[in-house]
Amino acid sequence: MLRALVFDVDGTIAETEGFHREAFNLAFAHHGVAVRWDPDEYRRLLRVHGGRRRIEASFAERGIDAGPGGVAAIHRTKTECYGRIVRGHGIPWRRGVRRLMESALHRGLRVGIATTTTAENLEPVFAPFLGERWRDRLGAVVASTDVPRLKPEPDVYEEALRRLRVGPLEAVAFEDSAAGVTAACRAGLAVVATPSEWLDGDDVGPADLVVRELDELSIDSLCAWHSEWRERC
Ligand code: XBP
Ligand code: MG
Repeated sequence: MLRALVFDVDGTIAETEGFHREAFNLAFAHHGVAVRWDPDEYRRLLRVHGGRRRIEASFAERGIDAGPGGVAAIHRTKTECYGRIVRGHGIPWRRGVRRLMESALHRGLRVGIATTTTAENLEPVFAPFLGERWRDRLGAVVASTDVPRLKPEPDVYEEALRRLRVGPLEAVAFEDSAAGVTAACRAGLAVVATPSEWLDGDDVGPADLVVRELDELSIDSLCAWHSEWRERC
């Protein structure tokens, strides 16, 4: 029986990566680093999950040594910039996400978050849509700092299941990236992929279902699909 929905954040709940890219570039400029990620380079770097690791990968490619603590300082600045950008813009959620989340909660299912973004980035994305007490409405909010390994490792999903107190066969994951789909599959959940603007070419083949937008699903059709998926396990 389906008891929980577990959502990825960036790219799945909202198209946030354009704002992340802007924040990274503002942080590089603030720290006097001669790096500016254009859309094509950022799209390629999105294969690296976790902003700090993404900076490290790019600096290694470019032969840049940020010095001890340099990358961490740049990433802290980036996170501050991202928060200001998102609060200024109010990022719209993707079609159908809020309706599916609210109808799941109304039906007594649990809803969790499993993301490799920094926890501070969640408030300005969630509060405008789920209210100031958005954390109280969710059964689990697992971010990059809560687990030792990021996607495509299954850690964030395993931790979300633990906090939700449900087994993997009782939950559906929603993801936009190949690494996220892999992470959720490795954790044993049923996986629905909704390819996003920045990762549209990503191989989400291992997902159990691929839809363009979540408004193609209702909580009833999702429960029915999950039952069929469960029987095939
Ligand atoms: C997406 C990520 C994050 C963001 C940037 O997370 O990989 O790294 O791109 O945020 P998900 P940070 O799709 O799992 O939500 O700079 O805070 O990492
Ligand atoms: Mg994502």
